Amino acid sequence: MCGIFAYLNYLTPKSRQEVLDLLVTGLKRLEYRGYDSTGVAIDSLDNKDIIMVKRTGKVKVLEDAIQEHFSGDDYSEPVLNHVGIAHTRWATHGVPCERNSHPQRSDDGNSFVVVHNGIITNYNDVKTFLAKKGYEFESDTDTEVFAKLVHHLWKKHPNYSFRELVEQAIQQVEGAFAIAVKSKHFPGECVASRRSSPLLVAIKTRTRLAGDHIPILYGKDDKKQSSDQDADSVLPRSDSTAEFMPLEEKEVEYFFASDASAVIEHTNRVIYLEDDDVAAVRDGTLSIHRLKKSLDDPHAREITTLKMEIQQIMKGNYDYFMQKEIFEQPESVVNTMRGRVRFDGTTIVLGGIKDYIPEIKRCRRLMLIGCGTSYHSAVATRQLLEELTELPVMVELASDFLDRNTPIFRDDVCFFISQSGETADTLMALRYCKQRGALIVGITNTVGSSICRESHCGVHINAGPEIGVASTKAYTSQFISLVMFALVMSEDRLSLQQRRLEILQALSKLADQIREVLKLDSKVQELAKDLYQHKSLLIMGRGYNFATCLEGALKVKELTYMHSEGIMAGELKHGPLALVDDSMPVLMIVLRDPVYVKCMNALQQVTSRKGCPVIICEEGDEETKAFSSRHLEIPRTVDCLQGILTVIPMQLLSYHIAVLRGCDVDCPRNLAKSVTVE
Ligand code: UD2
Ligand code: GLU
Ligand code: MG
Repeated sequence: MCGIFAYLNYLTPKSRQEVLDLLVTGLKRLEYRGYDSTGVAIDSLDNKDIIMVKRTGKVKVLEDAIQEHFSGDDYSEPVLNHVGIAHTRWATHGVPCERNSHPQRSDDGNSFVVVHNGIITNYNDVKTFLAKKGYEFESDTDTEVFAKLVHHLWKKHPNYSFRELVEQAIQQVEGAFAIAVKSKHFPGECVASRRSSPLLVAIKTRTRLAGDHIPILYGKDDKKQSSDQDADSVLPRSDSTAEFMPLEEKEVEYFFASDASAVIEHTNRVIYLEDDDVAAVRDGTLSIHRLKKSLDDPHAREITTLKMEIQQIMKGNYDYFMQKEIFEQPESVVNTMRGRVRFDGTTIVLGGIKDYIPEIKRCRRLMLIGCGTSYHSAVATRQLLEELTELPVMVELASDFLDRNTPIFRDDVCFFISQSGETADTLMALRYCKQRGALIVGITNTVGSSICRESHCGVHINAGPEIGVASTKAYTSQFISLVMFALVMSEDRLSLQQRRLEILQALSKLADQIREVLKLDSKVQELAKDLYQHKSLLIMGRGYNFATCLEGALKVKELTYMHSEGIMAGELKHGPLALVDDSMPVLMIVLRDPVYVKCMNALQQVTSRKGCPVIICEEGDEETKAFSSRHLEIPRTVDCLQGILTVIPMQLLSYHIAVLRGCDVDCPRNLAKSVTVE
């Protein structure tokens, strides 16, 4: 989920020292993506080995380690053709440590070394297969299986090209990846590929390129076909009869990177790889190969000329990280479910807690504890947890929970929810409950964090690094993690199967529906123009959408410094209604769910006080829309997942109001990303 940077020079002499400098600089450009450890690989001085340096922590730590590692030797000798690969890791499989840092290798001899972003979901199966072949694993990563798989294929098929080996390997792995591979057996060559995770190739030459595109090579080569067909490989091998496409001139440098910010200082000519492209450089020539041709495939990958500044590229088309993260949600929610939800059946596997499920089922209550946005994810899913677990569910703010010296028992199961896994209040509450013998479950985004380490078990939400201080994609991923937990708990309850199925089907559509909601962006921006000069914004709703009101109001407060309150619509007549008049901005969430009639009731109470609310309602719900001239329509989903679709307009709204008010969106005043003090 973080950063890849690889550099290949061909007939452009570079010393190893220069290569290392390039790699480290490349990693520094990717630092903004967030990461927890780093590593590089280059050729040894005698070209017989690959040397790797890996470190936990910042790129600076790696830089110092590199300096120390290579001091004394003469790394200033230029080499004509060389490949170096580098990585920043955001751990998903195994804690951040040197052993788990990338590059991961195939064997003691470093035959193949791999850097990888993403999650290989079937890595356990591949691992079992390779273990039977005698491979011993040294890391906890999913990535290591890829390196060893390539090695295994190489031993089986000594005649395969480097590109063919990688191509075979990617046929066997599932999940998401961007990878770059380097090999002792294929010096000066680099092969890279991607599926779901981003990767580009950048090209630097002194003169013009042969064209403005690289043709894609497809298909099989009959003359080489299958004499040595691998009995173990699931799929037939592919080959291409086409030659590598030569460039106009020979001297060339290539960069493989997760995004353009890492390459823009070297060249502005890049090719964005598509899913399942295999890009290989051999003898200085780049080829892009695909196993199968599909109907809508173009014949070539275009070489794009970047005209952007680094700052711009880092944030893609976005102005702020928060905005980028809001728009990443169609992907991040899928990452949270990746390898866990099988949409074809009804199975959900949460590997991190499956062994504890029997114990959890025997507990006397569930407690969900968090702060701020994480707390809201608990509020959002409480009702579903009650329904599907049939257990009492308490939702607590960590600080208040501690103030009260809340009684905790051995048969309690306590969930601690925190994006960073370091939130001090939540961690203190965790220790308090652990001391009293409760089962401790973490819901965190950060592998190796304190909450992850100190909990008995848990779920990593795998939303990828979140840079903006105001949490967005972590919220929706926490939400989904808790929904998945509820589904796991009800797996063997016959009476709940219909309900579970309905939720599973809704989960499978969620990413597309989020994309739909994101299309409201310009409409929300217009709305923000109406609202940003006001002093206050009331957000009302109930049932499954109450959490959105709280979370929406929190987003408005933290980003815009405007007063905002999330109001439980059922409470209106007990006080808050007094705030409503013709000038008070009000936003109401009114969806077609079990509390629809009650929400309509609240809506009428507001409009009859001359309030003119903005309504968030379901697509095409004319009856509800008739109550106001301003509405945002969202797609219909199952009631318990509505909160994911309704919170997104609130994220966008707070973002746009903040921009209009001139606030620092990514670093709101007085706030820190990870609150590690009480
Ligand atoms: C996990 C492993 C993965 C692999 C896979 C097998 C990690 C990070 N993930 O992915 O390597 O073995 O299972 O299918 O190694 N945990 C806590 N507290 C938390 C969050 C997680 O203790 O707050 C524990 C959890 O109990 C488990 C481990 O960390 O032992 C990994 O959790 P996960 O959610 O990443 O689990 P999974 O199955 O998705
Ligand atoms: N899943 C891999 C790991 O945990 C790659 C993580 C990343 O994208 O940085 O090592
Ligand atoms: Mg743990």
